[in-house]
Amino acid sequence: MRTCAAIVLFLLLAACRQATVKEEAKDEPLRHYPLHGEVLRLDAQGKIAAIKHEKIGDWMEAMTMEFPVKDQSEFDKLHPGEKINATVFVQGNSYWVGEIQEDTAPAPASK
Ligand SMILES: [Cu+2]
Repeated sequence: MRTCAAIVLFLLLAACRQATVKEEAKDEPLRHYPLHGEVLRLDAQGKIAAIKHEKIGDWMEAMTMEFPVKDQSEFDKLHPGEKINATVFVQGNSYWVGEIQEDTAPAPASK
């Protein structure tokens, strides 16, 4: 009986803490960074794009990773193999991509 009560208390505390973390994330300032990269794969169901991106400001080094795309019309602009210029929005622990434009400029290496 005592064990049971302890478990319930623990779960309540855990739930409470999670709510607090979410609350804090909401108050975090929204930051945005220019993103330049190449679309590798798309997950239409989850609206997630795997993008091989160049260094993103002071936020992230160059790498390949998955970005959520919040807006359906933004997601529809993406095609695997295309280079894009876009904006990464960062708020607390969450991030997403928007303001997507196809990068039609020729690669600098060709000149
Ligand atoms: Cu990254």
